[in-house]
Amino acid sequence: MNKAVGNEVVAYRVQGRIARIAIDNPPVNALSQAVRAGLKHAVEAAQADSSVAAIVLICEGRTFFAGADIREFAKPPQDPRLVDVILCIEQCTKPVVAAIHGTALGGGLEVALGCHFRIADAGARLGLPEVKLGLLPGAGGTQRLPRLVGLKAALDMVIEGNPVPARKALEMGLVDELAEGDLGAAAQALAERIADQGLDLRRTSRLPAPPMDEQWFAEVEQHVRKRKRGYEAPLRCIDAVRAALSLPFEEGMATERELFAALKASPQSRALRHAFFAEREAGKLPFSAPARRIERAAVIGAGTMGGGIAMCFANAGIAVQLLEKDEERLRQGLARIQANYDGSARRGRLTREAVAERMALIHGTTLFEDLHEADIVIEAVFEDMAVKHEVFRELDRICKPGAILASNTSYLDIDAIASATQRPQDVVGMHFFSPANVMRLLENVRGPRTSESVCASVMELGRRLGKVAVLVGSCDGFVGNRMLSKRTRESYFLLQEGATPYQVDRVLHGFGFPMGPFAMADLAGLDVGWRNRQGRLASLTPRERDCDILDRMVAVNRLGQKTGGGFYEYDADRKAQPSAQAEAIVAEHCAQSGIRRRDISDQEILERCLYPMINEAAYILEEGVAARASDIDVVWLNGYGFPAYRGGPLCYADQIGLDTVLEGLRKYEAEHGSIYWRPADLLVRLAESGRGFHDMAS
Ligand code: 3H9
Repeated sequence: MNKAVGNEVVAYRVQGRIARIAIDNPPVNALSQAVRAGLKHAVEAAQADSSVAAIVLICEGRTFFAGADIREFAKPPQDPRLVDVILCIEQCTKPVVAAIHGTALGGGLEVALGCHFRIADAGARLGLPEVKLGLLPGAGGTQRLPRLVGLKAALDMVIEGNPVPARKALEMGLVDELAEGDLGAAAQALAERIADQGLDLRRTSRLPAPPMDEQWFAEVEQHVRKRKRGYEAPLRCIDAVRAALSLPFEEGMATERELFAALKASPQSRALRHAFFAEREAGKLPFSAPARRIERAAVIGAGTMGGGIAMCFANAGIAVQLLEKDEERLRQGLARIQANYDGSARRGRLTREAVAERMALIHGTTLFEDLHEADIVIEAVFEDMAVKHEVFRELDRICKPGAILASNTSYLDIDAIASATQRPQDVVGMHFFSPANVMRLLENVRGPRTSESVCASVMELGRRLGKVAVLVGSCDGFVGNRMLSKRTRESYFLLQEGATPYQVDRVLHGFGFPMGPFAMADLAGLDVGWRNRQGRLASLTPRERDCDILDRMVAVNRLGQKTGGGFYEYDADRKAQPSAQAEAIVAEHCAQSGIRRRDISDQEILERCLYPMINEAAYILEEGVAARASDIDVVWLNGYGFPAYRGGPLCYADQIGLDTVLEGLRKYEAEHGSIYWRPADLLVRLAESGRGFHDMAS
């Protein structure tokens, strides 16, 4: 080891004629300033050493470089720039071999593209995921990749951001060889061979760019505008790749740099970077407790929700029992699961063998006694406390000591459910979102008596199931539905005051939600919201009670998509049209309620739907129901379709300024009363001290 070359994260050693540059910057070898400086210095040393004939660039630990160090983006840039490090590698007159394992991502792949040869471990994956952070590859990726793998493959990797497995990378020409056995040894052997044979150095930047194909670009752009509505980065990715084809390399690099700098400073990229770290923070608990072993699971209720939860277990390779009241319901539930998997097989997402393996992990039963060996039981039965009590009393009787007893309730009090058992410490909420096998969010709900080890277990289980799990406290509706209820209230009040369902939906869709509240209600079924409302009539305010538009819709069997009409009319393909009947129902209600209807601006609709949610989130934080502002963002991003490029409701609030939000709350408080609009003390404090939700820890 040459101590004079390298630094604390870059080791430099010459073995025979080969210089080995090894980076060790845990956890993911991000290209921090120290890595960049050490790497450049090491390449320069190898260039200057006449005994060195070739260079191997390799990373220690679990992965090749996972990209630029995203945490540095918030700080002023520090030399050497990554582009210059890569140029130094590419211009080296001795062959440089990148030895890739784990994930070569973003700037990491760009480093590999600057090397003259690439060898990869068979399990490696290579990609340019910058677009997912609202960026584009900013160290030559958009200029070198098309020259190496062609326009279509490159554009796809840059716009979608999905990594390709090593074998595909080999087929595409992105890597030259797959390593057999030990990667370091294979890379060393390749470097020796290249040195022996005096192979030409292949500088990617010197390869000819593929020919321009304007028609292809136009098609892709049109497609991207539709599929990634509202996102800026994919369009700028197209611009950068277009520059690779239409400009000389150096000018293309300058275009890429400019586009990258603009995106890095954009609110969208800041929001998406926030979302990236927020998701990782959510998994960190404020205590350390051992997670219990979970090898056998059980789900109670084989309806849509229970079936979806059972599929989550089977997808993760965990055996699961599915319990139903009687054989017929069980048969229907299992058939629904089978049909769901068959659909995935038809679309090519699963092989027939995988379907059979997963179905073999799901065992139906109608006997509670069969659950006595389960490590965890999740009930997904009717949302009614009496029914829940009945189920949990049975579970308490049957389940082995230490089994976790979970409820999939979406709003009921976890402690009240736990009180049906002699083991409240083992009872927890696990709120899956529908369809449970698709939606990423898992809201784990800790009751006041739930033990830390049960919390740690359900968080760990969430990871195994491929979910983004967030631990929250117990209250009516927990984090997500509690905030949603405020938006729902205001959206109905807006109808009373003169807005149409279509205007409200258009505004929220325009903000970036996949659908507005009324289209959403039609999809879920208006009877679902109505039942919930009936259960709460006693706790509603007089205005909420009088605002009975939903009751009127249900009374005439307008239940949404399933009956062909709700707030919209639906044709056989479920295409929605405004509904004259729904408008008449709203108008009739308004005439009777005596509320004067007026024109309502889109801005008012947006504020009245979003500000009460933000305010409710502040109450949630004050009460400690959520531990971090970023956890609330994670819930809304992954469970409620909040546009990712806005970073979640609290990131959005911080971006527009809490003083703006507070001003809006006070204005609507004066118009509609404190009962709905009193600003939370926390929000007032933060706004008045010029801080945001995400400054709270500081
Ligand atoms: C880029 O490269 C721009 C260039 O084109 C141009 C520059 C000029 N930086 O996800 P995990 C942390 S943009 C800093 O839990 P896994 C992460 O926060 C970048 N930190 O592990 C976490 O920290 P903590 C393009 C990073 O095994 C820890 O590492 N690259 C970075 O499930 C473990 O992460 C990407 O977008 C980073 N780049 O997954 C790749 N990456 O322990 C982003 C991770 O304190 N990263 N951390 O919570 C990933 O996709 C995943 O982290 C990876 C590992 C697949 C690598």
